[in-house]
Amino acid sequence: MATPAPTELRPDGKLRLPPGQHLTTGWPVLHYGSVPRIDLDKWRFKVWGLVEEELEFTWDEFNALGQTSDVSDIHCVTTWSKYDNEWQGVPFKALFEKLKVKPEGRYVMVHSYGGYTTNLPLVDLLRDDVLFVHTHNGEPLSKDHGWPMRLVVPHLYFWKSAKWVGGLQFLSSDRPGFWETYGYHIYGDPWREERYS
Ligand SMILES: Nc1nc2c(c(=O)[nH]1)N[C@H]1C(S)=C(S)[C@@H](COP(=O)(O)O)O[C@H]1N2
Ligand SMILES: [Mo]
Repeated sequence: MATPAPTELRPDGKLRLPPGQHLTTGWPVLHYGSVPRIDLDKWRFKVWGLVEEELEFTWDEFNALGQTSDVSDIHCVTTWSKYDNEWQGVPFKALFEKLKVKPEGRYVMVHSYGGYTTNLPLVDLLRDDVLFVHTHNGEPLSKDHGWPMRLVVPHLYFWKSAKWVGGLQFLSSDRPGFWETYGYHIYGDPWREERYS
């Protein structure tokens, strides 16, 4: 693969490589704490907070919501970016269609097995490239990278892409998640270099 020019533009006119980032071909493993032990039979995806009805999905039920694939770039706040990741999994929108979110539930706290959390505005999850993924470049996710399921939010720094995801909590206001509490930016747009606050 030829080295992409640093001036390459995306279809939306933004630089493909956000400021302060460099490309890597490997895939670093970064997380706080240890990899949670998960049993697929006991795995559940829970939805609570500002919803008309709290929901719980088994592994099979969650995957039956719909399957798609998408290719996107990763931008980690520690300055590495990784292009052309092919992800397969459940689109956020497919889940969202099954939920009855109250009008005031405009923010989301993503919860992971192991206790990690990260916050996002709901509108940021409603993009077509936001997926709950189980497969990367044709291979099942490794435990280190979030098996069995992780979130992928390509337009924000990668700490928003929670590994070992297990649920969503709908909120009326934005609250900091794990890294956001420790000084990471509340939103995390790589093109505005919203790294730390
Ligand atoms: N559950 C969980 N998800 C997480 C983290 C974590 O500590 N726990 N770290 C985040 C951070 S800071 C980064 S950079 C990416 C790293 O994902 P990777 O190890 O697959 O590269 O996962 C994000 N998702
Ligand atoms: Mo990170």
